[in-house]
Amino acid sequence: MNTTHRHSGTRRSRWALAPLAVLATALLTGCQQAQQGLSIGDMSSAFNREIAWMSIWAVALSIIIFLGVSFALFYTVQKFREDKHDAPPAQFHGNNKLEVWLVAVPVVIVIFLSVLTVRSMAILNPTPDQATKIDVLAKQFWWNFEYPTIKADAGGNVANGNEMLMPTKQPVALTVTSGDVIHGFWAPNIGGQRAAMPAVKKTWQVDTDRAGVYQGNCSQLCGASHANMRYKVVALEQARYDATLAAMKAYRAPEPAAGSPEALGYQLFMQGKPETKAASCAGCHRIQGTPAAGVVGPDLSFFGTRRTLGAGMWEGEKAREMLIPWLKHAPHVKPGALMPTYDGSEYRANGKLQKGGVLTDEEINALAAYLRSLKLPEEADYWRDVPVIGASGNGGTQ
Ligand code: HEC
Ligand SMILES: [Cu+2]
Repeated sequence: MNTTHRHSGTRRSRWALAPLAVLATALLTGCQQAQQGLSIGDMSSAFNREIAWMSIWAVALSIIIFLGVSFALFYTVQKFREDKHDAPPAQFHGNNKLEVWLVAVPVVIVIFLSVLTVRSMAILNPTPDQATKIDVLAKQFWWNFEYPTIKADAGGNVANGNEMLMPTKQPVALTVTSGDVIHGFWAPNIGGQRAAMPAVKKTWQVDTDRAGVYQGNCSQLCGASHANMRYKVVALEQARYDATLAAMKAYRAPEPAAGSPEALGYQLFMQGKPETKAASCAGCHRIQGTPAAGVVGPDLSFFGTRRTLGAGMWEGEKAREMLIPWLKHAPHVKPGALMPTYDGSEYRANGKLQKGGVLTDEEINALAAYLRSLKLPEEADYWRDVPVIGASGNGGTQ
């Protein structure tokens, strides 16, 4: 019996190491990927400052309770040691005074903590009428950010996929919802976290004092590419924000010159290629100022200005490099991505095996050229000169 015991002991300790190994691997690979950090302690956000003050009170109270309970424990153990007393100590059952205290003190503590919480909620929850409004749509595995009060000259509301623009130094009212399963909006530098639920719209506010590019992630396990469901929040000073949104409002996708690769890209985007069963991109994507008005995938109106691809899966140079593989077979480079393949390969969408249509390399290149031409004017490039907050090699988070 003893041997079995020892045996299961070693086995258990070996299993106990497994999570550690996983954690170590995660940390090591995390370091290699140079990803932008998240900070729940970013004091540039009034939201976070409010939470921090509340936490200081709550933590101080916990420390007092901890010291009080420890003192009572040590005192009792010391005072009523068995070797000093032969008979059992006096019992306090029926001691009304003591029992009243034991109920009253925790009730006061709980009331104090609830007042703190409710006070913070009251400060953070109202969304003033003049707040900038952004509708956030979460879907497997990407985000769309729509500006419901900004009507584009070319029709529809201004919207951007996977990169959210907001002004600094004022509350921004986000209305979050989901088009399929439950997701979580979480960009901790600018405020709290909210579940994005299908058929439910929740509004709350976020803010930051500091212009910068911030990282956002999906915080609710939602499927194969949950960890690749990322986004950027670009906070701009008010004047620059206004100018950028004005440029977005006035934007019309450029018309490609006849005979150029972009013109071929445009035509394939709008019509697909029925002969080889290549679905039209316009059925799923919107490009402001063109007939493309699809809402099954992210808005691509300003794709040429964006610096991320695959909902923040790749950034910068890597995002540029991955565009061709993405267009050929998105679900092979991003697990579970609900965009068809265009190299004729098989992929699984919502559990069903499918086969994509076929485009030639020249056609894929033409599509890439067209997408890259979808650019805001130079002065409205919202990435230019905006510090990336929490990038590795940039002094860490904050
Ligand atoms: C059946 C709908 C559908 C069709 C058709 C489709 N897409 Fe997509 N596309 C999506 C979805 C969904 C995503 C988001 C995938 C993800 O990130 O998980 C996406 C993402 C993208 C992205 C990446 C956007 C970003 O910022 O991450 C690009 C670029 C793109 N599609 C271009 C195209 C082009 C070009 C075509 C036509 C050749 C096309 N799509 C056809 C659904 C579609
Ligand atoms: Cu998600």
